[in-house]
Amino acid sequence: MACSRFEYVKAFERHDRLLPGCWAVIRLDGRSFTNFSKAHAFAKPNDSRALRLCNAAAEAVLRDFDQHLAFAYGESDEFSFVLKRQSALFARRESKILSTVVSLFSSAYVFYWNKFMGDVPLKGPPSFDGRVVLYPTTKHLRDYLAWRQADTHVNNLFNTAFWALVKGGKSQRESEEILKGTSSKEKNEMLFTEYGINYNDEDAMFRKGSFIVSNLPSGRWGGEVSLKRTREGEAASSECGMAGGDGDGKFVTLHVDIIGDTFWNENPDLLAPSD
Ligand code: DGT
Ligand code: MG
Ligand code: MG
Ligand code: MG
Ligand code: MG
Repeated sequence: MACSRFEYVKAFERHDRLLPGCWAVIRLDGRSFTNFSKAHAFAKPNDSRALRLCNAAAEAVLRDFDQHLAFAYGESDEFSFVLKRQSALFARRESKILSTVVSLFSSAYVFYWNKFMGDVPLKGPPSFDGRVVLYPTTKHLRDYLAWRQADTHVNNLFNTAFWALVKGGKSQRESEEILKGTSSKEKNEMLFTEYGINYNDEDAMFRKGSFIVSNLPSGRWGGEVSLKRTREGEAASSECGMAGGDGDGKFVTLHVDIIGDTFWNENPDLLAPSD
């Protein structure tokens, strides 16, 4: 029986259940981070403190929804969280999942700000947009992740070349002109011959982005990762490092190739059908 004559308004609510059995990617992205990064003097082209702050915020989300999220991948001001195919989180209600993940990431970003940004004052409340995209097959999900990592590579190679030119005395306009239409190979050669920069020696976090996954229950990365563990306050320059939120060792952050098959073949349970 209705509690009140007003209760009929509930019928106006929209059902937005995510299709069962599909992978769902929740991607969030910083709003106007072009301005936000300038306002807080982020290092160019990559600020490892800011990237590690994003990783810590993502780790907070993973910790809260540990049983439901398979892993997360982040770069620049964005993070993608992969909801397990069989997850029944919030009865798969899209708006509830999306709004909770985005708000938790935003509040964790602020919560951990000082831990990573030291005495840089936070000048205003950052915000993040979010969307959910369904992928019916694992191939679609793999291609989605490859798309984001390819984006990381293209942007980072361009930005590394661009800021090398600017730091070498060229104006920003000249640098853009020089790089217009150049291939990856040409940018790599220019960096090496003119600036002595071997692009492959650049921080793996900048080149590959950050892949964060629970180290439990299989503990498959336990041994190697604990050896390479990034200490508090250090730049995460190793291939593997702790994301560093609460640093409880439950999660590992990897800066590895996720476009090719090797990583997935070595870790088949990440995309296991039962997940
Ligand atoms: P949006 O997402 O449409 O609200 O606009 P933006 O401005 O956030 O643009 P987006 O998301 O396409 O690009 C990310 C911006 O954030 C881009 O201008 C570079 C900046 N950014 C992200 N990470 C870093 C960093 O580590 N250092 C610096 N200097 N800038 C960064
Ligand atoms: Mg955007
Ligand atoms: Mg953005
Ligand atoms: Mg972005
Ligand atoms: Mg409530």
